[in-house]
Order: sequence, then structure tokens, then C-alpha cells
Amino acid sequence: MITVHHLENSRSQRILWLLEELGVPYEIKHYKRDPKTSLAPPELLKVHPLGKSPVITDGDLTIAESGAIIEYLIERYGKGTLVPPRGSPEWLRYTYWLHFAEGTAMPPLVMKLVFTRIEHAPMPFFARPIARGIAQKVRRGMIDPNLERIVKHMEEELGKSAWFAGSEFTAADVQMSFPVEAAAARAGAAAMPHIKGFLERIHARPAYKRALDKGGKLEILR
Ligand SMILES: N[C@@H](CCC(=O)N[C@@H](CS)C(=O)NCC(=O)O)C(=O)O
Repeated sequence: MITVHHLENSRSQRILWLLEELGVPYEIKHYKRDPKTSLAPPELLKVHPLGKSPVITDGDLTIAESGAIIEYLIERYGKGTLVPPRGSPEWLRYTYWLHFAEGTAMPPLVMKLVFTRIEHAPMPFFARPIARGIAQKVRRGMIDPNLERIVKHMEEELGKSAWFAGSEFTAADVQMSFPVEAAAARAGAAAMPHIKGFLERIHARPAYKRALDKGGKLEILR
């Protein structure tokens, strides 16, 4: 039996969703974020040395990193579904987006979260203008322009086909759902028509809804 170590409001929601799409049985172990820091609880360190979510266990195997988990589940349980034929142009796009999600999109989205929090964090009055000044400079000079390009790229690609790898829904859409949700919450992507359409389509999928029922609501941190 697969166990998904599921941290509330996190990337692990997409693993529950993928398992629902595949119709593979699994159980969930729930973890709560620290209310002050939003970090994962120390119990997750007992499952994997980085203490992050998602992590799954399947028999003797412990697998971390969303992209690796998705590739494992597709390979082991997918029966050829949710992945384009190997070597096809769609497969190349599938691989690109599978890596793009965590390799390119998520780092500036996480930086945006952290630097926005610094700008609004309570601190002694004499430190405030300095901390805010530095945080704003990094956000405006580096993070925001980067995110603008990322959002534009996703929007243009979703303008070419309904799903990230082409006309068929694949596991790359599951992997991309989190950066798209985060970009909608933190980088104005919800106003983009193709991105908005993508979000509407994924939210309407019965498997997506089942994953939310079992894992809890997904409220992207801001
Ligand atoms: N690239 C990793 C990122 C894992 C990650 O940072 N997960 C977040 C949840 S969205 C986490 O566990 N945060 C809590 C913490 O860092 O303590 C993946 O995709 O699995």
C-alpha cells in the first residue's frame, strides 16, 4: 500500500490528485504546518532527511521530490496512461514541463513569498526601512521581472493547446498545477485567460475534487 505523507496546503496535494487520476489505492498520513513559520513539523524528518512534503512510501521504498514521485507512479502504476508516447514531440514537452515546474517556476515563486513576508514582518522601527528597502529592491529588480516572463511563457504555451504537453491531459499538468496555482496567488496569473481556463479545467476534474476531499483544502500561502 502506498502512503502519501501529506503536508496541509502543499505540493503533496498534486500527488493525491495523480493517485486519484490513476485509480491506485493509497493511504494518507496528515501533517500540519507550524502556524507561525508555515514550516513542516519535525515528524516529517523521520520519513526523509529533508523533512519536506511530498514523500511517499511504497513497500520498502521511500521517494521524495514531486517530479520523481510522479515519474515513479506513472512508470509503476500508469499502464501507459497520462504520459505521451516516448520520443514523440508531446513527450518532449511533457518532460520539459515536468522539470520546469520545480526547476524554473517554483524558485522565484517561493522567493516572492519569502520577500513579501519580510516586507510585512513585524520588526523594530529602526530596522524596518532598511529591511523593507532591501526586500523591495530584490523583489522589484529580480523576482517580479522573472515571474512576469514565467507567467507570459505559461500563458503563451497554454494558448497553443489545452494542456501543457498538447491536446491530452498528462501528469505534466498535475506537476504544473502547483506553480500555476502559486502564480495565480502571488504573481497575477489568475488574470491571464489561458491560465484561468487551465485552472478551471483542472478544478472541474472529478479526481482533483476527490483529492481535495481526502487531503483537505488547498490554500496557497501568500
Ligand atoms: N522540490 C520539492 C519541494 C518540496 C517542498 O519544499 N515542499 C514544501 C511544501 S509545498 C515543504 O515541505 N515545506 C515545508 C518546509 O520546508 O518545512 C518537491 O517538489 O517535492
